[in-house]
This record gives sequence, C-alpha cells and structure tokens, in this order.
Amino acid sequence: MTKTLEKTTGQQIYHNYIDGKWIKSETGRTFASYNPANLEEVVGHFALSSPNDLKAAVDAAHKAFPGWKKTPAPERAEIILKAAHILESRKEELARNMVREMGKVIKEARGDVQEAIDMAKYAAGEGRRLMGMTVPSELRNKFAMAVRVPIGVIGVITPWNFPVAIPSWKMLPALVAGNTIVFKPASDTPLVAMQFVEILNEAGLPPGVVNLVTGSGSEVGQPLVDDPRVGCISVTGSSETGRRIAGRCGELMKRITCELGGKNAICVMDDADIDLAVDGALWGSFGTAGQRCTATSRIIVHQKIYKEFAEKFVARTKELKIGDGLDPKNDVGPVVSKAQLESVNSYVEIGKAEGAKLLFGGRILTDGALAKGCFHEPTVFGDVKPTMRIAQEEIFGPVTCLMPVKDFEEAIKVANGTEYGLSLSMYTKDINRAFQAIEELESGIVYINAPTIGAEIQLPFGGVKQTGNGHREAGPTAIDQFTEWKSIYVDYSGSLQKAQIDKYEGE
Ligand code: UN1
Repeated sequence: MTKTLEKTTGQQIYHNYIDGKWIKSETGRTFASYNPANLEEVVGHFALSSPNDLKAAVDAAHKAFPGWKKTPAPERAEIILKAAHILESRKEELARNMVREMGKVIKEARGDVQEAIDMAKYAAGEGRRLMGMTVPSELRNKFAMAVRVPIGVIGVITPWNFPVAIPSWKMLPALVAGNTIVFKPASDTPLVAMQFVEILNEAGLPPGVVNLVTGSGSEVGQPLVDDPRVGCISVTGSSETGRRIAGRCGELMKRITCELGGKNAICVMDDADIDLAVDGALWGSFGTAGQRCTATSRIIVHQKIYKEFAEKFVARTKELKIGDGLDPKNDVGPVVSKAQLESVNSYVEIGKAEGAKLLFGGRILTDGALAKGCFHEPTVFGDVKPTMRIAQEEIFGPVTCLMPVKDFEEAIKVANGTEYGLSLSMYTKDINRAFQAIEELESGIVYINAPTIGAEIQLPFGGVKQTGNGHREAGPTAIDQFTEWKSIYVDYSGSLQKAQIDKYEGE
C-alpha cells in the first residue's frame, strides 16, 4: 500500500485506488504510459490488474453505497464543490501531465481540466435540486409524487482524448446523485485519471465511494461489465467497444449509456462569411489533432465558393505549427500512439486510392525531434464524394475532407448521410436557412456559424443514430443517466380508494 500518489513521474509505479487506499495489484505486472511527443519518455508504470483486483474495487463500492446514498445530497455536493476548487488550484499540473500522456497542446489541456471544473460546479449545484415531481391524484386525500434514487455502483469506462473532462461528466453527476463508482480509465492516460481520483478523495469522499483500477479491457473492463452488483455502465469510446459492451449489458438487463463515434460536418453556404468559416473549419478539424468525437472531418462547401474556400483553408493549414504540445507556439500536437498514427495514415492511402484529391499533408512527420513522436501532418482532401470511406468512417486524426455541393438541400443531405449523428454545423448569414438547418440536421448537437467542437457542459451532450443509445451526458440530463425514478402514492383518506374505478363507478 502506498499512501499518496507521488507527484514525480517517470519510473514510479502507480497502483489501484480501492477503498480509500492506493493498493498494489495482485498480479505484480505493469504497463507503461509513454509521451506521444517523445516515445523515449515513460510517463509512469501502471498496474496491469486482474479480475480479482477489479472484484475488490466492486466490493468496496458496493459496501460504501448505503452510507453514501444516505448522505444528504447537499452534503455530497459540498465535496464536489471542494473538488472544483482543488482542480482549479492544480489545473496547470494536471494540464501538463495530460500533454505528456496524450499529446494535446497545453492550451487545450487546460481547457480539458476547465471542463471538469465547470462540471464540478454544475454538478455541485444539483445537490440542492435533484428535482423530482409532484402531480395531482385523481382521488381526494391522496398525494402523488416521484423522486430520484441512485442506481448503486456505476462502472465508468473512459477514453484517452478527454482524460479529465470525460471522467468528470460521468463521475460527478453520478456521485451527487448518490452512486458509488468503479472507474477504469484508458490505458493511454492513467496518470491524469489517478490525479483526478486523488483530488476527489482529497475533497473528502469517504473510502470506497470512488475506486480506480487500471488494466486491460479483457481483465478489468469485462469483469466490471459482468459483475451483477454494478447497476450501470457509462462508456465513451469506439463504436466497436460500445456495441460489444451494450450487447452484454442487454443480456444482463443492465443500464448502459454509450457515447461513441462521430463523422461531424461543417456546411458552408455561398452567403457565409468565408473567413469565419475557414477559422472554424481549421479549429474543428485540427484541434486536438482531430482526436475528438466532435472533430470536423467533413467540410461541405457550396460549389460557388468551393475554390476560394479550399485555397484559403489549405493556405491556413500549411501555417499550422506541429510539435510538442508543451511548447505554447505549437498549434497541433502528436496523435496518441504509434498504432493511432498508423491507423490515421492508412486513411490517407485509402483516400488516395478512392480518387480523392490530396490538397495538403498526408505524411507521417519524421523531421528532427518529431521522429521520436507520433506526429501526422494536418491533411486536407479535396473533391471528396459522400460514398468514399474517408467521408463515412471516423478517422480520429488530423485528416479532413472538402466536399463540394450544388445547394443548401444537397448540403443537408450529405451532412446527414453517415451512420453517425453527433455534431453538425451550418455557416450562413441567412436566418431562414439557419433555422431550416437547425430543423433538418440529424445530430445531437447543431452549431450555427461555429465549428462542430466546443460543447459546454450545461447542455446535453450526445448523438443520434450510431453515435449513442439515446442517453445524454452533461446538462440537466446528466442526472437521468444515473438515477431511477420511484413513484410514490400517499393515501391519507383512511379508507380504501380504487384508482380508475371509484371515480367512474359512482357511490
Ligand atoms: C469528445 O471528443 O469526446 O465539444 C468530447 C467538444 C468538447 C468535448 C469533446 N467540449 O469538443
């Protein structure tokens, strides 16, 4: 057992957090987390845990549940608010570790932590709301109401691309609603996940309320999904992982909330402010090196302005500075790993073979220090057809497609023409077209005159079609994921009253 999570990184071995303590895995096996800007740098070593380690975490969460459920919600919220303040004080440290673990540029890493701070403040506010409902009864002297109750132990499975923000979207609303948690973070970003858990505990969570276990999907993720004491799984990740977990949860009649892939698009109409649209498309396509589920991977442009837009967009793409995210001069960092780098680059070959025009980029960068990391050139394809794989499949890297269309109607049709439905955007100055787009775009998030990334935590976040299974994270809907409804009737008439009958059968 180690007392605290050490602030130094490197050869340090980090353990699981179970029942309020840092505990060694029974396996003694570890895996390393590398800096994708320089693969020679090891960020730390982490437990490759076993199903038994996971079971110990579920035991702890299960044991802590009754006490946490009975803790008044405003009191639970005080702890979350305190965590917001600690996150604020450690924002820079978390952001820097995030850059070292997954590569996003420092400004964006600060934004990631800020999103968790925002969520902590928002979730803390829920402690004095957690709204239920009261409705009139059809009978006299009878009271009807419904209250929210926590589900129990929640299994939280998160990706590496928003390693603090996404865990916060799941864990903080779940906690304020009275649930306990077993958290399996992505293996590319375990360190910042641990620091987030450390902060929650420093804020005063009782032992067992939040537990963290690192390791593989098969040895940790799967038993977490299978354990009958885990009442709900909340997962963000690839469509393939989500489908597999959702299938298993279906068999077990277990609640599951999935946040999966996207193939988001910006539409630029002939009346749009072209420079504004170029700014937005650049940020949407290459922010976080395109590794957001909200990333702009298609730019659908009215044919009248296609040439001008393409020239301006490519010129701006060429100016982007690529390099280590810790250097504030850089605009785009590495992708998360070698495997991701190769996967992204394979789409460049696919695009070329499909006949798309490579307007810029396409290479893995190996000049100087970049050779040590996982850097991919920001890449722009032109004349992309809606049926091409690069226009249909989620690439999750700095690759975007320019797609000419003849009019507004075709733009909407192309934007809607994928299996996903997370985030779509329309650039136009025409108010009628803007509202038509709001109505017709098939996605959980719609932007007007702004790119597809940059959702704020006070509105529901999630998508339609294959992006998810109908749930929404964040906003007031966050609580819905993690609570059951209990409907309550109190009859104070002193006699048996029969609903649906007495009122109609007379005396
Ligand atoms: C994600 O990519 O999984 O809207 C989350 C955005 C961010 C969250 C992205 N606030 O781009």
